[in-house]
Amino acid sequence: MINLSKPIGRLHVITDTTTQKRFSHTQLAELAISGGADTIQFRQKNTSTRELIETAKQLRSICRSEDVPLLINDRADIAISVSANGAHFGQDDLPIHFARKILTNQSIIGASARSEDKILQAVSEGADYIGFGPIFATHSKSDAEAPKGLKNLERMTKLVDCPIIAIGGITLGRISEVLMAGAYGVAVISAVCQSRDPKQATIELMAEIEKGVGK
Ligand code: TZP
Ligand code: MG
Repeated sequence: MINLSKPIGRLHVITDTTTQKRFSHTQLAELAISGGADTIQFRQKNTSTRELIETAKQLRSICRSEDVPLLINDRADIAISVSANGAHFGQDDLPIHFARKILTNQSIIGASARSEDKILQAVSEGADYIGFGPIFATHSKSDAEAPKGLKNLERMTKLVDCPIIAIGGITLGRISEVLMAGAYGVAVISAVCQSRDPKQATIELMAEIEKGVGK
């Protein structure tokens, strides 16, 4: 049984401006929120800290006005600077126990973990949710590992009480099987950012998630 003390979203839309150039981070956040996304994650590699701060500030104001949590990928300093709701860390980023030391107790801390050991470790260090994947093949992450598949996802969801957010190649047609495997929610890039109509894509993804979790 998953026990939540923080607002962990079911549909994390990761804003991305490398796999597409039509929309900015802020446009994507606005479209995704208007379509019902309940978490926005700002993810931008290889950019100056000043530039990241500027975009993060704008995203913070968009998310705050709609009461949607904003998470910052990789960067606790930026999350703190703009008073984001939390941050998401990969295996090469700030270890979760350090993140827990510097972010507030209310902050949402997400951890990417790709094995049982790493999941157990992240949870014991204080992660509020685990990002597990890639579940399916993805073109949105250049260094993505081989797909883990639904069987592994199911195994991981049985391992911990912590919500597991499935990521990697998640499309509308795959939501129901991912939720059936025990995922608490999903994180997507291309299903929203590369969609012709990101707002409509988000509406459809959220409707499918609500159907899957029996809302
Ligand atoms: N981490 C694991 S897979 C992935 C990340 C950031 C990319 C997800 O993108 P998409 O387009 O939803 O497969
Ligand atoms: Mg990272």
